[in-house]
Formats: sequence, C-alpha cells, structure tokens
Amino acid sequence: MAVREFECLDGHTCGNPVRLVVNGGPQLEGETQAERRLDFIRRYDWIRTGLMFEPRGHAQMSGAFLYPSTREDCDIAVLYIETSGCLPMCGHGTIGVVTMALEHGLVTPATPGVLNLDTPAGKVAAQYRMEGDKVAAVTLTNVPSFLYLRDVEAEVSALGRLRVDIAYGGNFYPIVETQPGYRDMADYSPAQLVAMGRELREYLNRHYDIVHPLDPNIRGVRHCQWTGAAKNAGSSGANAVLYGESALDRSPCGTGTSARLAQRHARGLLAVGEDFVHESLIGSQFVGRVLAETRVGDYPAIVPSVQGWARFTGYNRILLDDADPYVHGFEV
Ligand code: PYC
Repeated sequence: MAVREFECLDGHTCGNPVRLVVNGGPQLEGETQAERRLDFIRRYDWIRTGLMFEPRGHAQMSGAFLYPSTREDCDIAVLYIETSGCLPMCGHGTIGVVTMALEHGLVTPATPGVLNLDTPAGKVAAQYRMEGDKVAAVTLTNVPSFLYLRDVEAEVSALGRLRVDIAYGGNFYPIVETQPGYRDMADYSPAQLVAMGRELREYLNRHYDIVHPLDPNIRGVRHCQWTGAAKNAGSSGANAVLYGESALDRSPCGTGTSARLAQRHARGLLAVGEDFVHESLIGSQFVGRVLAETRVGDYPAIVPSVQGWARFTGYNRILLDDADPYVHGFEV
C-alpha cells in the first residue's frame, strides 16, 4: 500500500479551473514532450484520473505538470492533464500555468516578458504583463492552426442533420455554427449541450478519420464547440466547449478559440491582424487574433494568438492513497 503526495497550486483561467502540480509528478521517458506525453498515458494515467476526477477533482478539472524543456528554444515543458485525457495542448491551462508559475517564482524566462513553452503539440510562446507581483494578462502565440475538414455531414438525434467544420488549434474541434436545425447555444441547457456534444463527437469519430498531418498521435475529436451570438459588449461571438464526459469550459477555450480563428480565416471571415473576441458560457472573454499565415503539411494554416488572464486561488496537498477505494477517481 502506497500513499503518493502531490503539491498543487490551484487557480482558474477566466473561470475554468487549473491545478498546477508543482511536486510529486512522475519521471517521464522520451526525447520530446510529445513522447513524454505518450509515456505518461502508458504508465501514469491513474495519476491524471486521481487528481482530476471526483472526489479530488470534478467534471471540469484541468491541470498540468512542469518538466525541464526538451528543446533549446524553450524555458520549460508542460504536460497537460484533464478529465478528457492528456491533451497535446490546453490554452486556458497554459494561461493559468504561466500566471501561477511566474507569480510563485517557479520559472525564470531567458527573455523577460516571454515564457517559451515546450508542449506536446509544439512550441507555444507566452507573453505576459506584470502589475506589481501579479500577472495581469497572458498572450499565447499558439501552435499553427488549420481548418481540417469543411462542411462535414453529421447527425445528432435532437437536431437532425448538421453541417460542421472540423478545425485544429492544438486539439481538433467540430465547430457548430448557426444553420437550419441549430440557431444558437443559448437555446439549450448545459445538460443538452453536453448530451448533444457527446453524440456529435461519437458520430464524427465513427465516420471520419481525423489525424494531425504531422503527428499521428494527435487524432480524433474529444471536444465539441457549440457557437452562438455574443452577449457582452466587445465580444465577436460566443462558444461553449464540451470536454470529458460532462464538462463545459467556463473559459472561452484557448485551443478552441485558435481552431475557430483558423476556420474563420479559411472561410474568408477573418483577416490577418484582425481580432476575434471569444466569449464563454459565463461571459468571460479571450482576445483571439490571426497573427500570420503558414502551412501545416498540405493544409493552409494560421499562427493564432489568444489573450486571457488567470488567478491563483490556493494551495492544495493531495494524497493518492492505495487504501482508498476511490484512489483513482470516478466519473458519474
Ligand atoms: O483552453 O484549450 C483550452 C481547453 C481545452 C479543453 C478545455 N480547455
């Protein structure tokens, strides 16, 4: 019988939780952060479920570990854990990690003002603005993002036939825009968005082979992005992202925002240099921008940026005790 202890900083990014594990993380094998992610999935997924699922976490819980960088051009490496799995990249998670790591003196950027992160999806640069000893805002230059499939046909029992775009922004997202049969996410309860999102992603994973052109280990849709009209002044649009079995992102979702920027740019709806202010289910905002055009394999792509903020909420020492029948957590 063993007891493992994890020292964590808890916080949130625009309302969505971030649990940064600062002590107790496992040693990982791999030459790159993408390989370390696979090693974690193979050998340590029980740590993710123990720290993210009930009774120590909850449906929305999301977190990360820090490691020495595997790349010369990065300050630190990040491994993301969440109720939906061990993601290649998490935008709200990164904003929270950068904020808490800087405020607690856990990292020293080679260049003050920007922290370069080695993530399983690639390099992410985080520019940050300090106000006193607090991080006031973080702007991520995310991994190249692209529209993967356009106008894909799908079926959801409550909505009938749908057409969705599938875009990549560090994870793959089906993006559901206004169309016959679906008007706005505001027409549905959170429970309905969860149920319809689960059905849609299952349908898409059954009917389409969704694989990153440069990394075959990034595949399938684990999320679903429902869109709608913005409610707040200054927002360009709203979205609610499903992840895990029943989580709806309380933040506007960083990788989801990057995917939507790529989708809108590919459809001629958003120019290079233009902002798209994305609003979440609870009205919090990320400022997204298309920084430049690029390519990912054969796909025209963009370099997106996403700006948001995070707050540290407290210290947490979590025990995973083999004597506890729920040591590895559960989902309901
Ligand atoms: O912010 O990228 C994100 C994210 C992914 C899943 C939940 N949030």
